[in-house]
Amino acid sequence: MRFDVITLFPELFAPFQSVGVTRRAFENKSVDVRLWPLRDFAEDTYRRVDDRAYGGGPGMVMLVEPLGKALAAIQADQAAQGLSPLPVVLFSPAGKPLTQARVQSLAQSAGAVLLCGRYEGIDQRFIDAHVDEEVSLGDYVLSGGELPALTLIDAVARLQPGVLNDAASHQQDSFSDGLLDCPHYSRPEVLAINGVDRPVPEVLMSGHHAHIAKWRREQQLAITARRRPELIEIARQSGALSKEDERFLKTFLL
Ligand code: 4GN
Repeated sequence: MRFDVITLFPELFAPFQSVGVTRRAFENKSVDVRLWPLRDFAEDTYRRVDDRAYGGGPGMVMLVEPLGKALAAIQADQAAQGLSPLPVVLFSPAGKPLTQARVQSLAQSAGAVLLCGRYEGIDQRFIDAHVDEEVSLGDYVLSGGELPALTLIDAVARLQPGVLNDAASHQQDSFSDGLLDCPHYSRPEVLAINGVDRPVPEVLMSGHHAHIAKWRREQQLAITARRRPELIEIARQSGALSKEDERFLKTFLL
């Protein structure tokens, strides 16, 4: 898959290409990130990409002209590679919240154009004409769309085949079945922290795989019910909860 990123700060993307899981995804070519520095498409003498807002007020607005040229260059490149135009995604606090379900569907797609805004915003006419989907990471404001774009690329890259160490490990992730993840433990068997002994839960040392699986599932259900009760209802409606799960939740909620 490929991501074409329109940004004023392409240098923010370099570190992800050289470390960790995202590096593996780039190296094995399962994710191709192409950066399109917006300033390169501002052809006037000052290389302007922004201007003052009609109607007044503080802050600058991203101009349609350079954005349009960048997008045209991207779409020409996609066509030259025999690809149909990829959907254009804009990161904005006004977007639809990004979910693991949306990440999973993007991970199986041909990719997207990721538009990273800066300043107060983008001229609405560019959004109306070209943006297919507005996505938000959450209810807070950032100085630009680059961190959301990197977040999306990371979330999608780690789902590509051959990118995680263990193919089964993302079936265990938080949200993969709509529930939060269970806790994890490794050596040593007992930790002393500030005079308090903290052993690993006994069931995990038992070697009894069915008991361990049941304990982990119950931990997932308990943690989700306590911290994010609305996710229990969503999991229920999507058919992700078994009769056993429901039985456990009933005893737990009393
Ligand atoms: C996305 C973009 C927050 C999010 C952003 C978010 C850049 N802030 N919650 N800031 O996903 C106006 C134009 C703000 C660009 C945009």
